[in-house]
Amino acid sequence: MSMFCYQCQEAAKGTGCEIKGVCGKNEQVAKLQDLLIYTIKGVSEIIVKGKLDVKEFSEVNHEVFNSLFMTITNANFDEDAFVKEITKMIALRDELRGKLFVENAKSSGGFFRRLFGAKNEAADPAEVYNLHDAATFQVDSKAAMLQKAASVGVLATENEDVRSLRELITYGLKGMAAYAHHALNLGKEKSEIYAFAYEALAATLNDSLTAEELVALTLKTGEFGVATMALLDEANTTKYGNPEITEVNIGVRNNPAILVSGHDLADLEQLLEQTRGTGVDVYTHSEMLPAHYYPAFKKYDNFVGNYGNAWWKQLEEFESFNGPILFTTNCIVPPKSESVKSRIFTTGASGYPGCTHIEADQSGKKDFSKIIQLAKSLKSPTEIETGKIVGGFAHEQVFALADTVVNAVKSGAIKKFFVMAGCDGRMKSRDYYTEFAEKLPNDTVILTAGCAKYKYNKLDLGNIGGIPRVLDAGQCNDSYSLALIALKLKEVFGLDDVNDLPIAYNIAWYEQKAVIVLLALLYLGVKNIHLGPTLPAFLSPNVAKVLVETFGIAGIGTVDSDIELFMGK
Ligand code: SF4
Ligand code: SF3
Repeated sequence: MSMFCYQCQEAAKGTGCEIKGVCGKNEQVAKLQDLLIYTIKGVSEIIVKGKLDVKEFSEVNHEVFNSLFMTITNANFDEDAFVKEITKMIALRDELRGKLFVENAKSSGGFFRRLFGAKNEAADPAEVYNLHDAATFQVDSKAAMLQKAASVGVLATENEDVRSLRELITYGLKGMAAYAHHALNLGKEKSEIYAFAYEALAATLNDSLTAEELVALTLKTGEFGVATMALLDEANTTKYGNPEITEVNIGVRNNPAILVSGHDLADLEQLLEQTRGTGVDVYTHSEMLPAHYYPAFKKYDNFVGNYGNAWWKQLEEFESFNGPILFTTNCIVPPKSESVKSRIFTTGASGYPGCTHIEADQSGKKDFSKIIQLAKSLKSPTEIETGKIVGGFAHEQVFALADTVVNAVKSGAIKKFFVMAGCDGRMKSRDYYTEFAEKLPNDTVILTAGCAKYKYNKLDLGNIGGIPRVLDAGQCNDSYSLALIALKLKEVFGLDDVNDLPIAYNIAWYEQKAVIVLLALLYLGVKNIHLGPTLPAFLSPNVAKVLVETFGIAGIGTVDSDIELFMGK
């Protein structure tokens, strides 16, 4: 076994990728990711054991979250980017260790004297605090990093239940970090979120914690997941307004164009500003589609529509798009042709070897002129479909329709809502979700968010008294909107328990953002969530048992049997 990774739904053989990632991640990148995570666990331990105030360490906070984000499935395939990030994190970690010594000497000089006597001044904080190897190890080259990585990966934790819980927490934190990173790009952050992430990461190094304590920490991860999604929601809506019902064009115009993928709205805004009046159009791909729902982006005449589908269709869709593509985050599929590769640009936590990466300057500004220049020299997109799709049903828009929705439920016109948020993916088994949407009775409404929607957002499922049968709230983080809508309905119907609502949860997952969405829903008390197309490989039988017994989590069966089960409930 040259690597081991089981963090996403495509883990090889349903157990883990051992030679090369199904996602395209190679052994080196996998190992460097392991070492980066290990390093930031060490950073976390120093902060936690030293009781350092996270408010004083902005750079560390931002860089730790960037590191977590870089290791999300399909975000970054660039070995050099990981070597650079590990080097940076080790330097920041060692600075913190120095700080820890000074802080402690200041506050508990007496303790130092008693403990080390004359050696007081030279005392090594690693010994004083009994720091883990993650907080002290050194490497001086890429080769040394790869060698070190071999002993610090996922399988270094021998007990499979402890490993399962540690990874569940870590993957939740990765998703949380991604959302926090987008909020930060819009100027919003919360020190409590960083402090929790350090507490949780440090806990994954602590061999004395019991399984029960780790389960409690998992739920607490969900609590902070809710806080982070709320923060991002606030950041997005304060800056760009509340999403509103919007028809999005899926055809093309005859102008040169740039395709934007990923989740970062701040990057999109900068691109729209810079392409304004240049004759270059901008289209969204995959998770960037919901940007069209925000009022602030409607003023750009060159913001034309959405091109294509979910991330996994990109190989063919990027070919026919003809113009440059900007990745602001995951999900990247390794390009097969040089022609597509030469048109891919990355920014933020994303990266791909051989593709141009655009960095922000000190003030956060990104210069996209290279992409715009390239677009002007290339053909306009080839049309692959025509028509419109409708979305924009985030919390405020749905609250505005509350009377209509509540009346439809009271009159029996709507029997049940199905939350079908999450991710799409390339596995054939995911056709289940298209068939499920098609076969749902006509008196049901699908509430969706994330790229999972592409499995049914172009079907003609009709509407119920003017309410479309597929209500798209937005990106995966906008699952927060779906939770707010559920809580609002609970209030309107005067119920004590959110599980008494006529809402079923049939969620599709792929990567770690879906993990934080799931943990957030569990924290909010949602029970009986069905998760597919397969349960995570990182859940050991015992941990899966706890989730089944405590929260009623289940997998999926056949479309017909599941619809019967859900409708019968
Ligand atoms: Fe395999 Fe998924 Fe890990 Fe990629 S991210 S190596 S596909 S488990
Ligand atoms: Fe999709 Fe990658 Fe998860 Fe944001 S873009 S939901 S898979």
